[in-house]
Amino acid sequence: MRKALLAAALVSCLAAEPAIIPLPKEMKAGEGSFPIVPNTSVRYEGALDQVAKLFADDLGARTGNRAAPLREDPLIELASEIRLKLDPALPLRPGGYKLEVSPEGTMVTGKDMAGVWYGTRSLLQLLPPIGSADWKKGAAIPAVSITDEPRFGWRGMHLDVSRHLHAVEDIKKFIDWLAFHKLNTLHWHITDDQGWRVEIKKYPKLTEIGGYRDSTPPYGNRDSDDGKRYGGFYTQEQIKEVVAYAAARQIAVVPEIDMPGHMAAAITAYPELGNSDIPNYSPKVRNRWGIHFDTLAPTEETFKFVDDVLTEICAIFPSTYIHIGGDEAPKDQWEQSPRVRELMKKEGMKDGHDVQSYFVKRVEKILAAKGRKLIGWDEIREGGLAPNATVMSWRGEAGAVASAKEGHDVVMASTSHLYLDHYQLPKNPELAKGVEFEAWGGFQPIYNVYSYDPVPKGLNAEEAKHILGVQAQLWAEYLKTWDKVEYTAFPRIAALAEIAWTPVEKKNYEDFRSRLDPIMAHYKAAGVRHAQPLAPPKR
Ligand code: TNX
Repeated sequence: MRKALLAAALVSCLAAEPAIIPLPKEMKAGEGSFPIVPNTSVRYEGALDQVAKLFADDLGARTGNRAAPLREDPLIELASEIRLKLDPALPLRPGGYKLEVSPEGTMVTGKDMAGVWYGTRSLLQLLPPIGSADWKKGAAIPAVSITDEPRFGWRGMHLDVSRHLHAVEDIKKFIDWLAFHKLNTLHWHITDDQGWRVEIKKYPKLTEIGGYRDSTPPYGNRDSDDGKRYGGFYTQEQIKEVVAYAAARQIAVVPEIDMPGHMAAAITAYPELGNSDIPNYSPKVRNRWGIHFDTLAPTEETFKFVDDVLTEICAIFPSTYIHIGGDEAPKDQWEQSPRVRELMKKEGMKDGHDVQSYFVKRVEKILAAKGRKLIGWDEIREGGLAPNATVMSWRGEAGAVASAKEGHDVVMASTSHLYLDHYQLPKNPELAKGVEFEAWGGFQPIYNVYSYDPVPKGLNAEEAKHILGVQAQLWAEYLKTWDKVEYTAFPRIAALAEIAWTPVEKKNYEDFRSRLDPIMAHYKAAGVRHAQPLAPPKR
């Protein structure tokens, strides 16, 4: 009798509808619920040690127990346990899983380790937010049966730390929330004109000089609050810590070393890498935004530098892909340089686009020798694409369609929908009210992000397989502080996750919006700053 009363009390504190973002492929509500008590245990197969421990920590943080107890003995079955197991034979894509919750028990079966991890992320979303008063009454997971798998293999979020450096602890927190939404790639933009942010042991001046913005007049110490030079960098040890933290959460960190343009910081540190033979050559670690004049010279000395840097980068980033940027490289400096003009003549290159192509093809060979794949912004198509390059498409669908038809893989990162450095609320009056922060420009409300479909029109089924997935961008010129990064990213990250994961025929903005409030309650409870989504205009 007492048991029945307890169960009834538990059921009463459940959310009406399971609110999971991204929406699972198939989900059926069951009868009753599975109670979570302080000693609810997590039982797992040995291979799942890491996932099980992280999940036990997550549960423990909610129940107030430091970590939920773990059991590895597959023979003892207890009622109040959450079981994690692997079944590679599940007829699902990589990352697929099944989640069965009933009053008798809860079981996550993953196609692979990532699948088990995603099952545990769904479970967390089915529980009350961390610290919620519901936990005092006793929480429970509503009975449900889920079969789920991702639509795309690349579910990425980009983060620019070159314009402003952000703390390792904040990057880790960001990774936790990418994982919460089953994203699997962090594209880490760690070098640009305004700062080189990764220690390279062979070239110490990259961070000693290139890590700090120019502070001479007229711009001086712009952005510096204490009058000191503005910038900083991550040590290789710190980078390894972030990469391992992400890997444990099934997230690959893809570094971007932006070249041959957006290289002012490196060229300032080592001026001989630039086009030093042009008149009035004076590179600076830039203090302003935009496209800057400085471009790497396509010399053997530069390719040796690129090789050395990528050797150290590959040693700390185990990702399959290395992003080499390629965007917005001004071609005029090359055309003005006698040294480059001579090379162009020798190699039969007619203009700067040919030089860009020559450059990227050389870098692709360097990466291939290290067993890595090159990915770059769609400007890498200029003058002809390197043979095995993957294209990150930001400037419109034409380049993406052409690349896929030529047999190249593509990640969709379109400015039209996926640039989160654009305003999410109307600039006026929200900016004046202090609700919205100053942004790069443009208008990108969450419903517009949600409306995006990553497969461009004009591809047949075979060609569409080259669309590896989708990614949103957080360029950070205006994101000096971490709370601005969070505000800008959340909750639009939830919309990104759903377009990257959920079957296209299941997408529905009103339904998504109804699930967003409970999800934002999780952000709020964990102290993650977020915007209030703008309602779409009435049709
Ligand atoms: C263009 S998008 C850039 C970035 C800027 C961004 C601002 C791209 C590949 N390059 O350097 O931060 O615009 O929206």
